[in-house]
Amino acid sequence: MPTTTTQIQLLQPDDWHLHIRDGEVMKDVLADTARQFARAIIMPNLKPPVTTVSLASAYRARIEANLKSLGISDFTPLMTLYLTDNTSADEVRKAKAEGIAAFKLYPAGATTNSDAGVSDIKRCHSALEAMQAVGMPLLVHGEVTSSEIDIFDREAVFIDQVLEPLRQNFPELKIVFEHITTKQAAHYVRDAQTGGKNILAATITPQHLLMNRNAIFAGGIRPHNYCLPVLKREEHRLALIDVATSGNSRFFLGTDSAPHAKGAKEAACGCAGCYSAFNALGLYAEAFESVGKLDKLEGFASLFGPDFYSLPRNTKTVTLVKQAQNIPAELPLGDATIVPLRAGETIAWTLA
Ligand code: OTD
Ligand code: ZN
Ligand code: ZN
Repeated sequence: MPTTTTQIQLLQPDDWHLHIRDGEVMKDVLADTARQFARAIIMPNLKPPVTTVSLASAYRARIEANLKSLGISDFTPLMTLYLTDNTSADEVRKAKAEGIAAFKLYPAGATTNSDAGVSDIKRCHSALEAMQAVGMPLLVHGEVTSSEIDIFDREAVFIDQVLEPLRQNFPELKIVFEHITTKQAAHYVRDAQTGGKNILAATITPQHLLMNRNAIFAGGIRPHNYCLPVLKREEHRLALIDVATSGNSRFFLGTDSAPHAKGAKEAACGCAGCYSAFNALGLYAEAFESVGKLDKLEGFASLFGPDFYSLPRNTKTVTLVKQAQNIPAELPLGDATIVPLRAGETIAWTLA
């Protein structure tokens, strides 16, 4: 009889792309992430955005205060700065000295709270030069924002118009193509020549591994499956599954868990973002199991991220068990509620 895996042990994973917001709601979402992950790259798209080292230090202090009030002592936030047209080379060098993990490039208007983003990457030349010089990674939201480009094509067009020229101009710059959603992005990152250097990578979310764009319209509009970049066709999902489960160290875990209160999602103009933090690891395990590649989960979730960021791998282990978990219909979020990904359904894998 064929044996089925019922339990897997991994070095503790990290989340290399996470939104935890600020204020009252932060501790609710932080607790979900800290249950599973040792570290997370904290996205800087607050209102106003985290554009300077001093704003990031203040944000880090608020995160640490929340961790303390939750009684969590084994979780490390990795801070990022929001790149703007005005980011100076000095701020980059200061960020490096202060232990900021990365800068984030949001093309202006690309996603939630990105209005202060970069209007034209040419304006960032001196900041990018400094990043390249000090080894500061640039994390990119890889979509063009021009309204004449179809929303389903914005990632592929970004590769040609922005990413490839950027890599030509800054061949030593460390770049993470965040939350990739297309076969063009998957193949671009897989096939790019980097002279053997570990300087190009991509993160992949659980929703883009598990769903295609039909999930936004299944029997009616499904606002909780709407995120940016938007879900794509099945052929793209399959390309993402293929690279994520291939053991290629350029691809690693980044949930892009992006909490919005239920009322802000279920609205005439609903916010973009999926809340996957509640059982993110279970979701990834399901995606890897679907193609018989659970043995490749540890590299993706726990090894390739720290290697890219030149950080030590975690030493503790976690165990996932194959035991159906009911996902609640709603979870508390400050004085409101949030609808997690897969609300009201079950997920096969759970953290022991
Ligand atoms: N995408 N929502 C958000 C961010 C991400 O592009 C992203 O990183 C958010 O709400 O902050 C989303 O759909
Ligand atoms: Zn993004
Ligand atoms: Zn994000």
